[in-house]
Amino acid sequence: MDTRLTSGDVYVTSPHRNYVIVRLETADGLVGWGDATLNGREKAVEALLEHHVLPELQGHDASRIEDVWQMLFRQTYWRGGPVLNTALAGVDMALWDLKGKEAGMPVYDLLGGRTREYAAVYEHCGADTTDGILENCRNALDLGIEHLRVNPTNDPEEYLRRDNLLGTMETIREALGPEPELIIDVHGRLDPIESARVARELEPIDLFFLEDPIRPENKDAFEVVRERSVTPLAMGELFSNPWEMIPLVEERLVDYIRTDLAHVGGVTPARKLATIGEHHYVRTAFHGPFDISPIGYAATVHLDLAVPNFGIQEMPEYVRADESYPGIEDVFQGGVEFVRGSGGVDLPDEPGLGVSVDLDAVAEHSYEPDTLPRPRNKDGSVQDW
Ligand code: CS2
Ligand code: MG
Repeated sequence: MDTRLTSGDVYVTSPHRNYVIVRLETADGLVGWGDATLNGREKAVEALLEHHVLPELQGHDASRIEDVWQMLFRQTYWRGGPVLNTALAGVDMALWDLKGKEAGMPVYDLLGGRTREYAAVYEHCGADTTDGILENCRNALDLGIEHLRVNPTNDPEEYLRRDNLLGTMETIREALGPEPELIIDVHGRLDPIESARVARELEPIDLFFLEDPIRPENKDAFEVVRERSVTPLAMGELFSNPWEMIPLVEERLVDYIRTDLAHVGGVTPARKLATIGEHHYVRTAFHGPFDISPIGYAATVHLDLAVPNFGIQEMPEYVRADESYPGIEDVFQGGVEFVRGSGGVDLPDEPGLGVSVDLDAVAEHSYEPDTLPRPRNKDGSVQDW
């Protein structure tokens, strides 16, 4: 087989929101797809791929995934960071897709084979009112989903009002009973000591985990939360370099690795992180938001199905059984499926990542400029989204 890379292309498409996708082709005509979506900064990744990464890959052997990863990470000299590593992730996923197609195997088989029949998911059940949250939770429970993310607020001040957060969580726990697993995403909106207080106060609620309890810049600050509470912690969706996760795992400051495959550099580094986690009793909870494309989500679930220390998988809205996104279905075919009744997702037995792309539909849904929300505090200063 001639596995030299003969063409590489990048597309930004907006079938409902923007996705950056990478297409690699080999001399013998195999096509691999990867996800290089960086929400709100899509054009920066597109330019990097178009002007630098994809031309430099021409002629390289697509079967040498690790070699290409090392080359793009280390020989760029400027390493890591969301733009560089998201572009690298797009290439890495496309190479795993190609490898699977070459071997006639799903990527989870290349990664050692299944360790489970499906990957359990958590569902987004946040709403503006407690009744709204409970309604969303009951809908998810009816679908068999046992892990519910119940963000009662996005406002840091409300997090810290005892009656608001603890009161709401007590109502939710009482209404749903002891069984459902509950998650809250703090989204880095609190300072370490504030998060420590929240984590400690919520201990009677028995959370599955508290997600992103602090901002990602200063890892030492994690100790402030960890030392004060036994509420399990998950962190990593903002990391854009696999090494950022290591101290948190090695020092057991978190319980779940929450890196995003599309931002940390693809399947290759995420798989290594999972293995490091395994040896430190830390499980996976890879990021799976709406702003990861069906290609990136498929790559994530392939890894979920293979790793022994899988914890939980976030599920983007477009996989949900009760919603449909026609634009996304026009552009992407195949990929992750919700398994009714199981509370989890699975992948069909297709070679590679198992997602194909309709290029006519890509052209019909062109890029739409967009940014993330930009909230301000009462006094006008910048607040974290
Ligand atoms: C969130 C994300 O899914 C999550 O856990 O934290 O929705 C996050 O806000 C987005 O990925 C930002 O692009
Ligand atoms: Mg999050």
